[in-house]
Amino acid sequence: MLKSSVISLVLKQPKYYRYGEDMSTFKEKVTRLVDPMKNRIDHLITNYGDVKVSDVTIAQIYGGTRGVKSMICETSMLDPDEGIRYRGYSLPELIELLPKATGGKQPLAEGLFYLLITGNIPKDTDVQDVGKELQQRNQVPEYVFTALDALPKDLSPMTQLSVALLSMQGTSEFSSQFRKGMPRKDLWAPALEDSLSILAKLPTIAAYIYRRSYKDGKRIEPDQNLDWAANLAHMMGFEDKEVHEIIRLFMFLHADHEGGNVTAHTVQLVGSTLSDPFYALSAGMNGLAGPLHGMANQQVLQWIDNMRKEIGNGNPTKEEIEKYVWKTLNSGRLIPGFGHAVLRKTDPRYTALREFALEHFPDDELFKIVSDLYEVVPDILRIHGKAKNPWPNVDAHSGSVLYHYNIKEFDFYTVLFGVSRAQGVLAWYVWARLLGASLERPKSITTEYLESLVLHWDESLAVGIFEIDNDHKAMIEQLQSLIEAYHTGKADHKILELFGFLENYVDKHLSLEEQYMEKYNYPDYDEHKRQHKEFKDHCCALRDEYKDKGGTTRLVILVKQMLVDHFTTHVSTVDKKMAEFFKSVSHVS
Ligand code: HAX
Repeated sequence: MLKSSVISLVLKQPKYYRYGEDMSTFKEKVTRLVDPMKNRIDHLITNYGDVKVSDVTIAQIYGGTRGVKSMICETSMLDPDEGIRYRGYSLPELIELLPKATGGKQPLAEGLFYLLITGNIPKDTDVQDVGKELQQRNQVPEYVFTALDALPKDLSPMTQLSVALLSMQGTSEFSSQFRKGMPRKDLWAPALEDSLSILAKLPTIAAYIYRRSYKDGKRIEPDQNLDWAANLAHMMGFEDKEVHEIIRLFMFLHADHEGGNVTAHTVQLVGSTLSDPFYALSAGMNGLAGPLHGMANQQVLQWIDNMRKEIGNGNPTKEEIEKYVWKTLNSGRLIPGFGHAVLRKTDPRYTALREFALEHFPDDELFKIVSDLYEVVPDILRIHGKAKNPWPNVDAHSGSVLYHYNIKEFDFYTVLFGVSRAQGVLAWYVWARLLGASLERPKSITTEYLESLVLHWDESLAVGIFEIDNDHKAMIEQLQSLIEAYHTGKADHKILELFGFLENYVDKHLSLEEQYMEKYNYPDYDEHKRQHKEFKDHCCALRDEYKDKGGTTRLVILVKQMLVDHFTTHVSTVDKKMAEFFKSVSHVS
């Protein structure tokens, strides 16, 4: 008995215990990360679940929830000044730390994916493990090519990419396991399987889209000796080692940009319904196709192209560039490649591409224009005064680097961006399933709701008022209860109550004040009385209008406005003055 249990214990030991080193596969490594992470999150929710992280203002609600901290993404985080950090490492740090291809200087995607998933810097063996996982899955089903061939060649390459991804949805291990009843907590494993499968196939698919849209349409088979990124360049038809390097760099720089950008958020949102990675990534790619997002890199080159044509000079001077930038802004258009929703400095991805260009093609004509724009645009945007960030983002540079290496088909640039971004968003898709991420369901509201919400009293105003007169406090309470009643659809009865209260208040308040006026001979009594009368008349007029026409929302807003006017002009100044006067004379007497 004892013997057999010892044997089974020994057999159950993970390999790395027996050999004194970590011999586990990629998936086993991921498995070991799950419990510690879940424990950290459970601890946070159990002990600090009520801690407030972010408030949201009305401006933020209308402004795309900018800056509202309301989602989790562990794979990367964006610092407004420093730029993106993948798993806590800055891009320059990772360019140093991540394994490279023999003779290359740029990080290998296989190592980056390992880092994004595990949070650890990979060893060469880890890179090989991921490489093997990808190679095993890189066969693209024939029907994907057939589906692509059924599409017009001039259809946007992003649409083709999205279609190709969806066409493979039927192969999803995630969906298959879900249908077979796999418990939710285990679904991360088929999610990882699908993610590896998609990543493995993406270079072949993207390269085919490139070749059928712009070249002879012939497929180039993957070279099993090349890494993931270099293979993409190879299958597009580029054998130059420098092109392999720039594609490696491009794939490294665009891999992730925390969770709130449109692509990442879309993948997370769709994934939260337990749609599989094929559905989720295809949806994310549709968002990436937008001009304010991934399409910006191609727009930069289009814009530069138009500038060169309009100026009639392939090498415009800085003065000519300045004029064109102003012309663009004055015609109400954006300067593509500049500005960012979060970043407030030059994007480190831009800097990395610039360094590559300085090393490999410092005299390139287009690079010179891109450099001149870097010198000219930030100052102009500052003077223009709208953009919160005048500095260039990655898109200001990426197109020009591809262009230098004869990848001149602007519409394809976003596909390259998408292939790269798949690494980050799929890594997070897997983690979201690992952590049992909830279905996303924020609450939406209407403008009318917000209008009625702001009827809640301004507390600082109320504090001043309470000091003067308890009647004011009662008035505020009435108003609050009116607003609450309005939200529950019972305002009709309350609004009449409020009008009645306000009229009584004015009469009672005035008669009280009158006694003091007479006693202390208050100098501005007439003006004070006039304001009270005006307030009461306004109140009666609103009440009559309400009785005639109804219309609760508008009325609630008008009543609120009337009270704000009264308190700011009358209570906060006239009543305060009066209170001070009474205090001083009563002290004297
Ligand atoms: N040129 C002119 N005006 C600009 C501008 C630019 N490059 N960047 C911002 N502005 C304007 C905005 O249009 C906005 O004007 P309105 O108030 O009239 O709407 C104002 O400045 C404030 O905008 P912001 O808060 O600074 O920027 P947003 O967060 O609203 O938008 C964008 C960020 C990146 C979309 C914006 O800077 C932009 O459109 N830039 C040009 C397009 C671009 O480079 N996009 C790629 C961004 C990186 C990315 O996501 N890649 O995928």
